[in-house]
Parts: sequence; structure tokens; C-alpha cells
Amino acid sequence: MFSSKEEFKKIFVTRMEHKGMGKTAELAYETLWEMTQEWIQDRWYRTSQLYKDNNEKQLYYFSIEFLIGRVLGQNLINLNFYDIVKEGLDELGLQLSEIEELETEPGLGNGGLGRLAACFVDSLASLGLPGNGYGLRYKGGLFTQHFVNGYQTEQPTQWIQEKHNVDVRREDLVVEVPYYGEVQLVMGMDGLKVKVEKPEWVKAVPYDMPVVGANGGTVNTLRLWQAEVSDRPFPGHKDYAVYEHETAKITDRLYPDDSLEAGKILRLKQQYFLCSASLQTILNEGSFSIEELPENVAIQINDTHPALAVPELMRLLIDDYALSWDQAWDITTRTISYTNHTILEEAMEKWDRRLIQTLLPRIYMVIEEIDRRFKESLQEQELDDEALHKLSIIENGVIKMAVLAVVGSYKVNGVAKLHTEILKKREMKELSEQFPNKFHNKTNGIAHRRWLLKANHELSGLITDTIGPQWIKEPERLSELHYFSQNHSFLQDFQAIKSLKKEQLIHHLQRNQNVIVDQDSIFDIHIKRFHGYKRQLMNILHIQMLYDRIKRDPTYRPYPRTFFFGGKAAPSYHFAKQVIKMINTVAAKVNNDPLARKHLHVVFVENYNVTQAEYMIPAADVSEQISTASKEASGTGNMKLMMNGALTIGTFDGANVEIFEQVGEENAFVFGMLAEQVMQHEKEKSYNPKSIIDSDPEIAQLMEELIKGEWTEGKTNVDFIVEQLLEDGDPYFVLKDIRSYSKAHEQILNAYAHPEKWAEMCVKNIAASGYFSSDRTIQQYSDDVWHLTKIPSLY
Ligand code: F55
Repeated sequence: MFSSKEEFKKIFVTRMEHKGMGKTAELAYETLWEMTQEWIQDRWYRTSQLYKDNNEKQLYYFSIEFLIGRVLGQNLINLNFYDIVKEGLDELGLQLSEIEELETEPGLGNGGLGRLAACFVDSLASLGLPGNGYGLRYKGGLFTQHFVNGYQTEQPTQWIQEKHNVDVRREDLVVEVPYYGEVQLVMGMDGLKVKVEKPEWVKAVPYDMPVVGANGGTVNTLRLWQAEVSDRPFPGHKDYAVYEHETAKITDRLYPDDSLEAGKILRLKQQYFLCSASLQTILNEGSFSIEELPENVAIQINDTHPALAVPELMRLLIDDYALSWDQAWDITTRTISYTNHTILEEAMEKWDRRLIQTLLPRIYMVIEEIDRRFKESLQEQELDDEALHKLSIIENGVIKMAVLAVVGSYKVNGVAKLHTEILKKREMKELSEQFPNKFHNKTNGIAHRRWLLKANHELSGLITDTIGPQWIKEPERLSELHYFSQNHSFLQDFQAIKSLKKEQLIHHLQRNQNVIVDQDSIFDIHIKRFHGYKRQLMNILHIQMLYDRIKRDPTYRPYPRTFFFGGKAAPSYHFAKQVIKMINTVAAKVNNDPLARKHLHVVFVENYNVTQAEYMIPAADVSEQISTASKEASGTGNMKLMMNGALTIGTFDGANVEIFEQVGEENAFVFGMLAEQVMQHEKEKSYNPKSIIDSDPEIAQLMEELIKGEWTEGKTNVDFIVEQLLEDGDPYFVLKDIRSYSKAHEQILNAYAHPEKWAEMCVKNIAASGYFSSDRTIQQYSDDVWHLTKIPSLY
């Protein structure tokens, strides 16, 4: 379409002229959008033809969330048009970055899990692998966060823009999903058959989005389902208006909870909607005999949210394809595999038996039979009650989705080495003993094309100028930067880019939030969802300690630091919301104190999302990864920050462990309890936070101030926090770890005092970050689980 800047400008200008008058930036956005879409269409079509012609095995990644972020800029990057377009627009007096700002980010996810799915589809396409995403087309993505009087408020977010849709409605591929109804046995041609009488049908309309791989070589599909009223006869056991209303609600909005299982009927409807619509389409579209499903299709379920895929596939194979139970089970358990993302008890999905029985009566029968047969298979072993409890799918009126997912799939993985070990040795010990070959690790990764190439185009340019462009295709080649980690001029260039990215973040914040940040301060960044175990509380308590020290000790005048926070709390998560309020309160106090302000600045970035992350991550000096050891399954922000040359202050948790392994502990700031110690304390209930207070006067003073209300403005918002720390036994070991955390921060200050040495450590981090590209993760999944064949690149 265009291969040079001049050509681009010519086509662009002609198109703009055709569009006539209007706001220039908006017209430019539309024009760019159309131009890239046209480019993509042809490749998209050709990719699907190639898959068909070669009968390629396809992977379907089922996920209730795809946190894709803005699309236009990423497509330009992956098509290698970004530079041409940027420079061309510059010459026309337009700024690409401003045009990009016009796109509303599709926030179809909560956090790590949803973003991982987005990185994975990027990597699949970039590696030329036949893999597609299946998800839901929520009308409203994750809420927009505002602070009112320091408290989080939530506002619904609409991302769908009628003018330039990022997806294509596929009327030709509509399927119908059945809810409710009565299960009956009917006599068919070949014996008794199960039939669900008078179900309530909901129409599932797919909307397809192209997923453009690196160099535009492969264009795969992200298919998102939208719920609409069915054209089929309505059974009439409820008011049609109620049915209409309930149907619209199915894909109306994303559940904003990333940690507590909601247990709500609407959530169950969403999950089934995704599974049923996707499976029906996969079976309809396949050009193979049903017995060969596992050779032609792999289905990966992203956590247990799509675990109903197991009984739904069984139902379709038995009821619609007339297979026997054993045949169906063999096929199902060779097609589906499952990824676990958490060991937190409260996040483990459990469904009330009656809820499933009412909403999905046939599915309930299938689950019951899976459970019965599994229990029967265990009978010969002498298992104690504890083991039987851990191995049961249905127990005490609830269905445990993780057990169903493990039993119904051929591979089960954790998302970092430590997490997988904990799954195998503890949380899922009994299951892993039953199925020793099922369990494996796949350490998460991130799409370096978004988190380095797109978010930090300047650093990417420097890397390419230094080691050549090969690293883009083979990110592990970033290791070649190691040779330059002591090269003075390279380090200077790196520092200049870090400053530039800080400046860009400062401008962004000034424009959006009206705060002014000191560019020369240390940018210490803590960005992630708010949760007790992620310990944003420990960070803010530490800032309070620093404030006290500055006030108390005239010799303590540390180098200026800006502590950035970003993240949302689930609307129902009271504790997390109190921590948000507390950070805002502390920020106001510290920032308004003339003495403290010279050394400390606290900035809470409102409405943290993918776009904000793209500004914050490249500007970071320090990456806060301070979860209570054993609790964070992996973390992926840790990888993004490392790849952008931030140094990690972190615990031995999740993928931090592997980050330290790759880069060396001497190039990070490691502190805190080990997972083993945490779990030991939990088991023996042997930790008492009061003992910390008795032995550490500084912590004692801080707690006293909190109790006295010195950190609140009249309102007693910290009461709840103090109660958790003292009365409730400090479940996330905040007081236990805060001393060693503080020491690690002192080490940071010492290291930062030597700029060149600091830069050397940053570069070593970048050099060691290639392992954390999701290209590596996806290749490993493909080799060990999905067995996909790379198609030759089209271009
Ligand atoms: C969303 C909905 C529910 Cl009901 C439960 C959890 C979530 C969710 O968003 N989980 C999530 O983000 N988990 C995270 O997954 C990441 C990718 O594997 C990990 O890096 C991270 O450790 C984990 O917490």
C-alpha cells in the first residue's frame, strides 16, 4: 500500500481531502484507521485461507477477559509502519501521539490475567502460529476510577465507538446458547437420548477482531461474543420483557472483581455463554471427523472461568454427535488444557450446585457423572478424608471448578516456577499425585512488541542501533546488550532516554491530572490492582516512616523520590478501598509539607489502565514487586518494568524469583520472608505482629500515630487498617517485612548515588529480560501442550 514516507503522505493527504472539513486530528485518526484496516483485511483473509488449505491444527484460547489496550498504534508497530507514519505526519504538522490519544481503550479485563491473554494472542500471531482468542464483547469494560475526597469512585466505561469499530460483526456465524429448560429422556433412532425441552435460547453474535502479528505476516482472530435475543420460539415461562432485559445483561459489562469469586447467576451465564458459543462454532467449522478433534483442535482455558468448556464439550459430543460417554471423555480430555493463576482460597471458583442445576440442568447432570466416575476410579486406593475432600468435584452442595478443570484436561499449568511448585506440593497435591504427568510450569511472559517496541520506541531504537534489529524477532538476543553495560556512551544514551520518558510521563500527568513532578527525582513505581497481598499498604507505611524520619532527624535528607501508585480496587473490596484512601491522605500530607516535599512526593495516578501503563513503565527507575511471598502467582508488571530498565525491589515471590535468577540478585533489591516461611507461619499460626511492635520503636511510633489519628483528616478511615494489622494478625505480614523493606530502600538510595553504576544495572536488567517475552512462553506451550505448526510467513 505504501512503502515510503512520501507515498504514505500522498495517499494520506488525498484521503483527508476527500473527507472534507472536520477536526483534523479526528479525521486523521479515521483515515489512518481505514488505511491500516485495508492493509490488514487482505492478510487476514489470506491467513485464514492458508490455515484451511493446510488443515492446520488450531488453538483456541478461551478467556473471560482480553485486556488488549489501544489498537491503532500497536497495529502500526506490528506492520512496521510506525516510523514512516510518525515522520510523515510530523511533516504534515500532525502528531501521531495525539491522534492515538483519540482512541478509547478497550478495557475488557481486570488486570494480569486479562492482559496476559492479550499478550498471548499477539505472540501467537507474531510467531505465525494458528491460535485465536475467544472471549466476550462486554459493552462496558472495567470501570473508570476517579478520586473524590481521596476515595475511589467507579464510573461505567463505554469503549465501543460506533464510528470506527475495531471489530466486524459476523452475522453468518451466529449460534444459539441454551439456558434453563427441562431435561428429558426421549426414544431416538438409536436408543434413549437426552433432550432439553423448552430451553431459553440466547443468540450469540461473534465480533471478530484481527490480531496482527509481527511484520504483518500473520493475521489471526480474536472473536468476542455478544448476547442478543433469539429469533427462536420463546418458551413463555416468563415475561418476554424480562427475558430481553436479562439477555442484554449477559455481555453488558465486565465483572470488576479480580480476587473474590462473585457466585452470581449473571457471571455463570457469562461463563457458559463463552464456552457454549465458542465450542459450537469450533465443532461447526471444523473440516474433520469428530473423533479427530484432539488432533485438530487444542483449547486452553485461562483459569477456571471457562471451565464449563469441559461439561459443555461432553454435552455436545454426547447429545448432538451421539458419541458414547467414554468416547466423549477421551476426546474432551485430549482437547482441553487448563492454566491456574491463583492459590488464594477466596479466588477459587465454587458454584452453588442448585444454581447450576437451575440454569444449566443438562450441564449439571454431566458434571455429576464426571464426579461420580472420578470418585469410582479412586475407590481402589486407600485415601483419607482429607484427600477425598481435595479430590471431589461436588461436595457439600458446591462445585469446585478447579478440580473439574484438572480432571477434565490433559495438561495443567501454573504461571511461574514457584507457583507451579506450590500447586503441586500443596494446593493441588492430591490431584497432582493422581495425575503426575498433567502438571507443568509455563512461566508467564509479556509482548515485547507492546511493552518495549511500542511503549518505549526510543529505547527500542537505541537497542536496534546498538545490537541490530534481530532482537525484535528473537527477544532473547537482548542479552547482547550485556556487552554494552559498561560502555560509557551507551549508558549515557540510556540515561538520556530514561529522562525523556520521565519527561513524557510528566507532561501526560500535568495534562490529565494537573500534578507536577520533579524530573530529577527517583521514579519509584507501584502499579497493579489493589489487594491485601500486593501490599500497597507496606509501601505507604514506609513512606510515612520516611516522613517521620525527615521530621525527626535533621541529618536525614535523602535524595528526592517520587512514589507513584496506580491501580484499582474491586468495588466490593472494602479493605483495598481503604488503602487507596489512605494513600491519598498521606499524599496530601507529605506533598503539602514544605520540608518533606523536598525529599518525598507521592503521586497516585488516577484510573490506571493499559494506556497509563505505557506512559509509566518506561519512566520507572524502581519497580515495586513486594507481594507476600507465595501469594502472587507470577506477576507480569515486574517483567514489563524490568524490560524498560527499572530495578526491582521485590520479594521472592511469583516470577520475581526467576527475574532475580536471570539478572542476578546483585542487580536487584531483594528482601523479605520466603514463601516457605510464610506458609510455615500460616500453618502453625505462629506469627504475632505485636512482637514486631515491641521490638521496633520506629514501627511502634508509626502505629501509635495511626491510632491517634495523625494520618487522617477527621475521618477514621485507618481504623480498619490498624485493626487488620493488629487484631486480625496482619495476614499479609506487612509489619514483619517492613524493616527489611526499608533496608532495601536504603540500598536503593546508595546505589542511585552512583549514576553510571545504576545505569549499568538497568542495562543488565534489560539484557536479561528477553526470557520474559511471551514469544518464549507461547513457543513452550506450543511445544509441550498444543503442538501447533508454524505457517510460513505470508510476507
Ligand atoms: C479475574 C476474575 C476473577 Cl473471578 C479472578 C481473578 C481474576 C484476575 O484478574 N486474576 C488475575 O489477574 N490473576 C493474575 O494473573 C496473572 C497472569 O497469570 C499473574 O501474573 C498474577 O500473579 C495473577 O494474580
